[in-house]
Amino acid sequence: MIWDTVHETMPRPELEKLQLERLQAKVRQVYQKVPFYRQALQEKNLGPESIRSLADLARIPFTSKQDFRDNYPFGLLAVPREEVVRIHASSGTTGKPVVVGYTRTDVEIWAEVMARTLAMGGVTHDDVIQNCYGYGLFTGGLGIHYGAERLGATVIPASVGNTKRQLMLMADLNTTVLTCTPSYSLIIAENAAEMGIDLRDTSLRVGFFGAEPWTYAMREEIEQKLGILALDIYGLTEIIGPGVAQECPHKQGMHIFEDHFLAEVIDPQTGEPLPYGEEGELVFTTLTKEALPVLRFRTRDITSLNPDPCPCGRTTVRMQKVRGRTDDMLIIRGVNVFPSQIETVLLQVEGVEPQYLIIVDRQHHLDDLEIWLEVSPEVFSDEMRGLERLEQQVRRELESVLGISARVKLVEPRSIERTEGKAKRVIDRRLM
Ligand code: DLL
Repeated sequence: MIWDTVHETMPRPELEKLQLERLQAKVRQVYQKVPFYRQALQEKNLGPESIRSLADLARIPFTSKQDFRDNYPFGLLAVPREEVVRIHASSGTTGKPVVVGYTRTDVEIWAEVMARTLAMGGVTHDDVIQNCYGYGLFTGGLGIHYGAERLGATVIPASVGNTKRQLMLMADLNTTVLTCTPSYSLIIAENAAEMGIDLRDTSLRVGFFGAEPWTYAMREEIEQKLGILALDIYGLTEIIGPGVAQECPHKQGMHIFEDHFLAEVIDPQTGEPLPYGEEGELVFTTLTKEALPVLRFRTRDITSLNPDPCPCGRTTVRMQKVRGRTDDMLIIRGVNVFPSQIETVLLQVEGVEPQYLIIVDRQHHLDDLEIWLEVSPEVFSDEMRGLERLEQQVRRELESVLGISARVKLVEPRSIERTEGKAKRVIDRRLM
């Protein structure tokens, strides 16, 4: 179902006209209200009148996560603090978090784009949504929640954790829609198996999984274990939270809500915009946000854009699955390796569970790659020879895809620590 047919199926020339008008208004606003942007634009000899076409966007300087930190907490606000009705923040591993603010209108727009998001997966007011994204400063919980209410669905604000209780609620309240990180969906599946529940026999039919990278191989695991359609949901705190882009059931990339968020892909080295289809770093400009408009935010997420019409009828540009981040690419013995490549290889091997850990270390001045991998209980109880064969097979396949060798350690079922929020699968000891 298409929630907002006007904006989601707008002919592209019309959409681009709307984007330009909105962009011009936003540049004018930040030039007047946000000293950080005024200075950045002035340094490039740009003013609000410099933006005459969408191509002029490329002249505007980028904004980075560091700029948010430097202006912590409220320096980038374009409205007085009294007009802010909500604060969220993204968890940083070090230092201060990124703090963002929303006006009443921003919260409304967020609910709208989230209603579009859920409707894209076929969710209606008949559905019961179990929302297991964390509630709190993280945007996942409340973002999904407001969209679900806007849609008129029944929302269970379950938040993350207490998995046995989640399963009880799921059964008793006939949950049809699950929203959580892909890694948490697997924890739910694992607990269900332990409790003798076959999720394929429940009312669950669709899930919206995101907030962390996951591969198509992981999708297959989830779809098979939960017996549902698993769709990719993308967003980030600096731009609004979830509700930036969503995959439709055709599974050909995520539709970006372009009337609110203008997307570009740039070469991460040179900063030059790249044509459609080429892979690079995703950059967003918000077109309607009031409290915290953002010009050309560098997401560090690597993807490409596809403007072709989608069989679902939407005309919005689609972003491909995020392949990695400019900052999660590992360079091992000079070779670029993305954790997503490793995941794809691992999950294609029979007898392997979707739980692994990538450990990079330096030994005698040489980079060392070790992968811990959980095997299924059946395989684990197998004789030694079977395990050795499996280990060799994984090693060979990794080497042929990555072009470098890796040590593989098969570990007992359930021995790798589970995280309920965003999964942490890489330990780079070279950085410690
Ligand atoms: O993770 C917002 C969100 C909540 C998205 C719920 C989807 C569902 P942050 O905590 O600011 O916001 O993290 C944003 O997470 O730049 C990506 O690197 C990553 N990310 C988010 N969605 C996906 C996805 C929320 N579907 C950062 N696939 C982004 C891959 C994703 N990575």
